[in-house]
Amino acid sequence: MATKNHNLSAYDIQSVPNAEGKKFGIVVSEWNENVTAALLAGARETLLKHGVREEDIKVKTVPGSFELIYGASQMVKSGVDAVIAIGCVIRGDTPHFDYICEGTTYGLARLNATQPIPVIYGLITTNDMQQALDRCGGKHGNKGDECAVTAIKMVFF
Ligand code: DLZ
Repeated sequence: MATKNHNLSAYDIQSVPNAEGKKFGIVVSEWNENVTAALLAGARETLLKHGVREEDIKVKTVPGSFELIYGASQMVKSGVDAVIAIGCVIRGDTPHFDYICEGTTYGLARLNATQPIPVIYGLITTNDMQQALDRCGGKHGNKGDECAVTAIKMVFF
């Protein structure tokens, strides 16, 4: 969680191995595209910063966060070393938010536990758009950066 004292983009650069030669798949939801595009940009830039080659980053889009589960499960089979799933769900007036968040979180967690490569949870779930903007390059940093660092660390786990 991003708290007052935690910036999603802050990390110890020395703790992240050089990831040259490793391959990463990123699955991105089209819902709240202004947010997910910024998360994707953060993840991509951070992977490149740690030696990943441009051609070793594979990006595929899915319509909504709920489709991240299927998208990530397909990406797992594509020969990459880790998958990052990126989405943004913003609370509305109905319980739909809860079902999408729970379903997507459960689906990604199940993939992470059962597949031979790590599946990284890049789903932002917020009460409003401002909270999402705060977490995709705003005052709480960029969760895309955090996901990229996590993916690299898990590849070398
Ligand atoms: C339907 C829906 C709604 C209401 N809100 C969001 C959202 O805030 N973020 C998101 O990524 N997707 C949303 N969706 C779409 C669902 O994730 C999914 O694409 C549809 O229910 C079709 O399976």
